[in-house]
Amino acid sequence: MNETATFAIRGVIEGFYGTPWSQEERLAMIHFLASHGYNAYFYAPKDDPYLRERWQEPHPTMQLANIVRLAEEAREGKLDFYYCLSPGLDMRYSREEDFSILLEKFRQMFSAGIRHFGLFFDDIPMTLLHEDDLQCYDSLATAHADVTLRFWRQLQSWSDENRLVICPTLYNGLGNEPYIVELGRLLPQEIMIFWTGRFVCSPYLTEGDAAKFVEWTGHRPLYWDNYPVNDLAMANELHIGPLLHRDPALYRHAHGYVANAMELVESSKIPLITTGHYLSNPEGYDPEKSWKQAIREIAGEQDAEAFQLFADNVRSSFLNEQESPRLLELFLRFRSQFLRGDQKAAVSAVKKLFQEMEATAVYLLHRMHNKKLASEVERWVEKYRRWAKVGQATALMVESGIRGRTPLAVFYLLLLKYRLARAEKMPQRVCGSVMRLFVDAILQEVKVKRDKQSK
Ligand code: 14T
Repeated sequence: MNETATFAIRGVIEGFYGTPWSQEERLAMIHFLASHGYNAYFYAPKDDPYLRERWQEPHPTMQLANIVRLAEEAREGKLDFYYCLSPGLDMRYSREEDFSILLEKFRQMFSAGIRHFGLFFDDIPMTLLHEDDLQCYDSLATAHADVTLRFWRQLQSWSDENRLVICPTLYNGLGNEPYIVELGRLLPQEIMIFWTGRFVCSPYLTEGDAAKFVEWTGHRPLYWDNYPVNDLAMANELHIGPLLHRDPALYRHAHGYVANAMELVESSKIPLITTGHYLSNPEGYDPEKSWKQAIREIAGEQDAEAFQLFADNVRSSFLNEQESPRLLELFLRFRSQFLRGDQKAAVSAVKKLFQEMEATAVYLLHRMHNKKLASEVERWVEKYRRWAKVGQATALMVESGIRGRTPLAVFYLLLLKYRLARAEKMPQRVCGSVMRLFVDAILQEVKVKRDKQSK
């Protein structure tokens, strides 16, 4: 049988802002990737000072040894190791002196056996910064193309095995923006170009957009997908949901696909397993099925069920608007049952629901087998526990309200407000707005009822 047609490059990039992974975490990740359908790892942590702020300085000896070790480990696992340098913050593109420093830094990696390189111009101003460069170049794109081409010629003279990818300054959009069109036209097709799709974090990656990019730039994009990364403005979201909305035909127009991972290295493995499934068989990818399997593998057989219940409430991200689908359905059922008149049954069902929710949270907080995963997700699970306590107080308030025991109902209303404040004090995004919706709908009815009584 033929192998399934798919992306040539299937990678993960350590490309987040935040504390870079440790050497042990990287080694474990490299092994993980090798056994989950990937064939590339990109070393590009935003907060390794020697890659960006202090790109001119050589790596300290220990760090260099670590990088070389990673590259060797990658090679054994049949993974391409990309060393990525970002000189854009202050490089004078036209200066021979700056270029030599850049070359020396890369040459050291080449001497150590590395054959895959990244030259990054991301997250810098869209304008030329130095007087000499303004004299020399018509545009930022010509400057970037010039440095890239000079470097590419060197790489080719060192070895024809060498591969190069660049990250442009404008790495998202439609592909028809002047900077990227110019850059694409100036560079030969062997030099790959990173692209995040229409947005920095793109909800959809479509075949149509990819085809347009090829048409306008003359290059097949190497997708840099900002999922599951959760840095900067997304730091309160836990991105452990499955990969979604990546066109099954994307590979036909792309060099490859690279996922930017979270600083939370163990948690990242859950979505990365689903991404691995997509990459191995884009046409046959089934997100929900893949996700269940991923949770079983990372959380472990014994904890999978509890973890799955929790994980259903941290689904939302730029990929997915729908949060807590199971909880939402149960609330809607509660409302309809309550209004149809079987109030006791309705209340006892939600009471049970919130007791189970608390039990799940407490189990995950204290009994999880994967300790690394447990400590990474702890704050989100604690938030989940607090929402369970809010739910319990709400149910008790409604229950004492039906029985007409008003002082007790008032007590539970106060308890509810206290617990709500405690839950909302935590910034972690859990249950989206579903819990708030439930509580607000009930408080609204309590208010209407009270207003009617006082008339
Ligand atoms: F280089 C890129 F392709 C890219 O996506 N760069 C960063 C990436 O490393 C980061 O993890 C990601 C998610 O936050 O977004 C990009 O960083 C940004 C994007 C912005 F729009 C940093 C600041 C921004 F304003």
